[in-house]
Amino acid sequence: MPAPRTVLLTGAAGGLGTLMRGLLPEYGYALRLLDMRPVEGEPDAITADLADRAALREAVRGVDAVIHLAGISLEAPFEKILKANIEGTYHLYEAAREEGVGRIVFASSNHAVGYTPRPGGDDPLIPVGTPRRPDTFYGLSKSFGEDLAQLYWDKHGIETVSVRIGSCFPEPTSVRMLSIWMSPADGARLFHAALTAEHVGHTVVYGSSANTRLWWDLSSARALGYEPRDDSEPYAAELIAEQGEPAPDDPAQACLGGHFVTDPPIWPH
Ligand code: NAI
Ligand code: 15L
Repeated sequence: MPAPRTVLLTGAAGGLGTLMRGLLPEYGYALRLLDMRPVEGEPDAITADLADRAALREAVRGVDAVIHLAGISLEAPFEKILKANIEGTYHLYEAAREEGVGRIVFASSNHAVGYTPRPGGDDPLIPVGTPRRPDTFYGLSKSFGEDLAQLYWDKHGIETVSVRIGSCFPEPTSVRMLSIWMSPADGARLFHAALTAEHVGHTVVYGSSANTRLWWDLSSARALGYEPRDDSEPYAAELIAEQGEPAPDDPAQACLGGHFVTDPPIWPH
């Protein structure tokens, strides 16, 4: 157990933020919370939009690290993704630079590489160095976030672990999730490893449990000290009985990103 450290958790009102608010304090962290929506049951949480640079500067002042979860978490019109995810992440990094924060854990996504074909048979697991193939404007914003993190490491010495999260929910709810599920407890283990590992520079990792049906290589996450303990396999029989085996001739089932690959783009109305 490390000494308690103060960590700003952005996106604290969201699904993953709520799970991590419950789990990360067990590792000794004192969390400062931020979201554009009020965080239920947390009167001290900072209510601020990522566009508000002054509020962000104040929010990061004095913290040891940031876990950056805030943003649009699904596909949306480009203008909205631009403001929340692209400009918002830039504002967060600028606030961190101005206030001397040395470590950020960035919630990237499998959708940064969503068009990558799923491995089958004896194919090797997908490495973190696979070319990025965003499947949506949303996935594109996560690619941008990873590049921004690299720039702020090379130019300003701010370290980042970019976590290409699979699906972090209490239980897997689809056959696809059997391969990419990250249990909340493993999510907390991975965020803890990302906060405490030494000399990470900018490291990209996949975020999932040790699933029997895993598609990607967890070695860069394990190199941080992450030891996943969960596996989606106990959910497999029931999910496959309900939903059927994946059909490889369906593009939504041939690529990592699932339906994000085939859903029509969302344009502004
Ligand atoms: P969520 O949509 O439940 O939560 C996102 C939170 O960010 C919301 O509470 C929202 O109010 C806040 N937010 C959005 N725009 C904001 C802005 N401009 N300023 C301040 N706050 C803003 O999403 P979830 O599932 O909790 O995901 C958290 C992060 O992890 C997201 O960045 C998402 O892209 C990423 N991620 C999550 C995965 C998952 O399985 N839950 C998988 C892959 C990536
Ligand atoms: C994501 O990036 C989303 O934020 C999350 O809601 C899930 O859709 C997840 O990917 C997924 O691919 O299942």
